[in-house]
Formats: sequence, C-alpha cells, structure tokens
Amino acid sequence: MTEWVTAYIGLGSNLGDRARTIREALTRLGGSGSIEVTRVSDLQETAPLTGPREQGAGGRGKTPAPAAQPNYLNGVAEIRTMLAPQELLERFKATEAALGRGPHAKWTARTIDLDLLLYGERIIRETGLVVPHPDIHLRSFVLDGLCQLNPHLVHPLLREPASELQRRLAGGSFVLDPETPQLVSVAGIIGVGKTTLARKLGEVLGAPVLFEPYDTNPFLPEVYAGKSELALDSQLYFLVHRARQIGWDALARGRVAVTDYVFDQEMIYARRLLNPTQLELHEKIYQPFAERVTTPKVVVYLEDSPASCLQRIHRRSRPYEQEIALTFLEAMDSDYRQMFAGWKASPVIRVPASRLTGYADAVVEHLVLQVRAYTAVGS
Ligand code: PH2
Ligand code: MG
Ligand code: MG
Repeated sequence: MTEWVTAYIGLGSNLGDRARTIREALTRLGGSGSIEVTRVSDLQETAPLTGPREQGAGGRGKTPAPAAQPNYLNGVAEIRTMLAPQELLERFKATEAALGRGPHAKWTARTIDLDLLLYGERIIRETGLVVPHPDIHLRSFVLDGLCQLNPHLVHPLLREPASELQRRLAGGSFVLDPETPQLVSVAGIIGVGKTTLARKLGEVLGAPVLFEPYDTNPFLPEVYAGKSELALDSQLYFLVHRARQIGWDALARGRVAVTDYVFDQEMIYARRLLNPTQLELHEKIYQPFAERVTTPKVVVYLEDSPASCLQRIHRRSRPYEQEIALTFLEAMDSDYRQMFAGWKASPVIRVPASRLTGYADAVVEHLVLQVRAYTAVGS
C-alpha cells in the first residue's frame, strides 16, 4: 500500500490568461484520484528572473537587465498524493503539455510551469528530478508561497524553516552564476568575531580569506587616538585597499573567496568618523570605488550586543582599539542593523555570535552548508 505524502508544487505562468491556466492545472491534477490539492497560496506578480548570462556582466549584479519576457504569476500549492515522485513529475509534464506549454527550455516564457518543490522530506538527486527543488532557497516568490501555507516547514537539505530562508532574501530572488567570483562576506561590528569566523569559513571551504587591512592602515591608530583630521586619509586607505582586494577583476571566477568585511560598511564608518567637509568629499569618491567591487553572493551577519563586543575587544587587545567606547559600538550596531534591514544585494544569513562559542563542529558544518547553498560551487 502506497502512503499519502504531502508535497508542494511551485506554480508559474507568464503567457496567456495566467491565473486561469494555473487554476486549470490544479483542477486537472486534483481530478485524478491520486492527487488531492489541499491548499493554494496567493498568486503574486513577479518580474521574470532570467538566466545568469542575461543579467549583464556588471560586478555588482544587483539588478537583472530588463528581460524580453512578460511578468510571471507565481504561487505554491500543497497537495497530498499517492504517486511516487517520478510519477508525479510525469503528471506535471503531461499537464503542462495539455495546457499549451511548448518544448522545455530553461528561462523561456511559458503558459504553465509546475515544479516539484518538496515531496515529504525526501531527498532525491536523479537526472531530471532533484528534490527539494534546487532553487527554493533562492526565490522569494517560492518561499512566500511556502511560508503562507506553512512557515515551519523545514527544508530537508538545509535543515532550516521556510520562514528563515524567506527572511534571508528580503523579498529578492537570486540566480547562481558559476562564471562570477563566489564571494562570501562576513559582516558585523568591531569585536563581534568576524575575522575568526572568516578564517574558519576559508579553512572549511578551502578558499582564500581576504582580511580587512586594519593593521596596515597607517592612519587608523592616529584616528582612534583622536586625530580626526586624518580620518579621511584613513577612509581613503580602506577604499583603495578594498577595491584592490575585491575589485571585479581581482577575484577568480567560479571560485569562493571569503572577506571579513562588506564594502558598504565604509559608508557607516565615514558617517561616524568624518566631519561634514570630509564626508562631502568622501561621498563623491565612494561611488566610483563601489562600482568596481564584487557584490557578495551571500553575507554572514554576525550579531552580538555591543557590550559583549567591547569585552571581546578588551580581551583580544589590539592596542589602538582599546579606547573604543561603548557608545560608539552602540551607534555602529544601530547603523549595521539599518543597513541589513534594507539589504537586497545578496541573501543575508544572520548568526548570533553566541552560537559560535567554542566553534562546535556541528555548528560550523551547518553554517557552511548554508553558505554553500548560495554559491555556485554546490552543496
Ligand atoms: N521561473 C523560471 C525562470 N524565471 N521568473 C519568475 N518571476 N517566476 C518564475 O516562476 C520563473 C522565473 C524557470 O522556471
Ligand atoms: Mg520553474
Ligand atoms: Mg519547471
């Protein structure tokens, strides 16, 4: 006797009467006796996500180029089925064909697309059938639907609830592109432990780690010691150094590299450290540098209370950091929160620093599993 299994289908259409075709597809699937459509999410209008090569070679890769395809209507359906995954897939293909979908090709417009997202907790990797669907965690238009139906649903490979995967994307959708550098960036305020985590990630991922040049910046000790007239020089040093480290032409395509900073944090430091005249100049200089640097494929945002970070700063005793005040860290913390609240350039994995205490193998392994999923080097 075959068991009834709960499965989830990704629904998409961008040709013809989209809503009608999606409804018709579900009616056909449900009319067969071996599939029961139990719930359907709202359908949302989404801009077509296009293949990596169509997104332009821009280093930041933030906004896909306008595509020559109409918008999609996307949603998710929950079903119960007696069919085996392969049989279910055949049923999807037959339904797609019956509803006028042309020959299968990735990234092309279609009257209907039925994707098997999840089949119970099964993990399947056969040619033509990969479950969980390999893009679930990269697409808000899939996660929104899943979360509406069941936010606690756990991704069987990533072992994270759909709600957490959804939060990481901030409404965006991403396409893995093996032809570009696979930059992984660790972010967070001073003293949170970025360098240690970056080193660990580099080690486990077998990737080079590009460290923040805090100890080679000749102006920084003086700035920390109160010489604010050197603050712009110090910022310039960081801009130049970083553009060299993660400039679009500096990183190997298709390879992972790890940084213990995000370029965009320079804006935060500039606002906190420069006087108005310096800041005005900095804002003009910043942009051309920002355009040259690589956008991370994923950010690991390490979070901890400013007080705990201050303790860490005192413990590790980098000499000129010792004068840093709690109020400064609190201001930084607020700036970082604000920056990541609206961060749409890449998925953001938030990690409480307390979780990394002692760097337990299982914790590191889980985090590396997450990080890998957002890079094109595979899991
Ligand atoms: N599906 C694709 C490619 N691009 N873009 C949106 N917005 N929605 C989709 O369902 C979609 C896409 C391949 O199946
Ligand atoms: Mg699809
Ligand atoms: Mg499909």
